Amino acid sequence: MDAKELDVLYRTHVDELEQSYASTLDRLGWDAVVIHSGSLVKRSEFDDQFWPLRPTPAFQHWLPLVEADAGVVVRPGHRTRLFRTVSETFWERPPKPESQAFEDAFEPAGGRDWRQIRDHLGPGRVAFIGEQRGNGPACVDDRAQVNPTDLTHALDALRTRKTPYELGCLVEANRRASVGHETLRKAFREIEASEMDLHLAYLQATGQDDGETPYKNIVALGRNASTLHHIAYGRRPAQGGGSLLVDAGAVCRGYCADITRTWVKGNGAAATSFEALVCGVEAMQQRLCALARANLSYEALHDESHRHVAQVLRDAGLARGSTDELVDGGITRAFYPHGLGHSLGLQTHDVGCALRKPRQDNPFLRNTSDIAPRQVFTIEPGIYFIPELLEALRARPEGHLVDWTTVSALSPFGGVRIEDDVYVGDSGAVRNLTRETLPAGGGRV
Ligand SMILES: [Mn+2]
Repeated sequence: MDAKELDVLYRTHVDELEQSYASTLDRLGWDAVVIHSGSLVKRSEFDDQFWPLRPTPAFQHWLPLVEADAGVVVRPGHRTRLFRTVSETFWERPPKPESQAFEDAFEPAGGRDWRQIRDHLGPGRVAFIGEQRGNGPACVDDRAQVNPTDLTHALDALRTRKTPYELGCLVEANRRASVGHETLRKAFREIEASEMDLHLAYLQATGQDDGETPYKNIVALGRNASTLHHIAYGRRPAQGGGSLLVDAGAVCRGYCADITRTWVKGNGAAATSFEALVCGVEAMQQRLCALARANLSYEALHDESHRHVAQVLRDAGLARGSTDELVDGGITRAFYPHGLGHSLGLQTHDVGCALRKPRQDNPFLRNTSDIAPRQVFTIEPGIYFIPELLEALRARPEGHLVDWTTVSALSPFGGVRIEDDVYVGDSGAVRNLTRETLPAGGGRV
């Protein structure tokens, strides 16, 4: 889908959002809401530098503008207004948005500071959704309730149902990230590169600056893959064989792709065994994608993934025992401690599908919703050799179910994770957005 087609879909997106907001505000008894874009955050209290702005997701839902202390005023029955603070600084300018299509989608609400937003609020109950720092929010109307829980949760939930425009952005973000992943697969095959080299090659291939990526690239060679979020890039090139885990995304108009691939190269029995493990996880990930469908609870799919992990551990010679023994005894949780995935959209870990707490034995699960049409979420099982977790398991009676010789042989490869982004269609069936441009999840390079 090209930029023009996305611009056309954007107008329908704004119309749909106005309707959804109107019914949400009416249901919860609000007359108007101000959505704040966010304020700049200092890197440290001891100097004068700021982090790049990460706009609030509720603001980005309306438009892809990365400008501090801007606001959208939504008042059902009136045209939605866009308020942009006139910056007094001459040191920096905000980045130019990828598309200007938003410019005629709103009524401008000109002004220099937030006090002027009051003129557009009208009578009744007013809510403010945003951050409380900088010189914006403090000046909004005294009546305004800041981040009321009912409305915040309702708007979070609204973002989990993607419009055709949002789906188009997520497809494009996946296409962009695929280019980076394919570049790193080839680089890992052909040259002896360090984690830093690979990280920079990914930014180059995807045309992103480090601060623009949806999350810090995770680039891990060998043992480093056992650190789930390895971002302290090594400067020394990997030599000979080994493994590469890359968890990296791309953005289109604020919408995030989140993709993980694991590759192996080199000769020897250990590399061959690790390759078999990667292929086992790849097959399992595809089975889990096929099981996802509307009306199934995501947590049930997560529980199912533990039963699949038990089978992969047995096939790889890492553990023995029944599926129940391996799952109930905590063996699968020592090798696979994180959740199966999370909702995805304007936030890499979109909070709208995590409004319920997971069960106590799934502490890191970030999606506890029932799978529903128009959701986008990740499916990302993994198996890792994390020293702390495996040492703790070895000290427990259940430790005898693990083949510790195989664990030591495979530990230098760190671990494997394979992650795709999927969309639930109106029919309830799942469409894998990642595999459309990046068909292989991992294996030998
Ligand atoms: Mn993820």
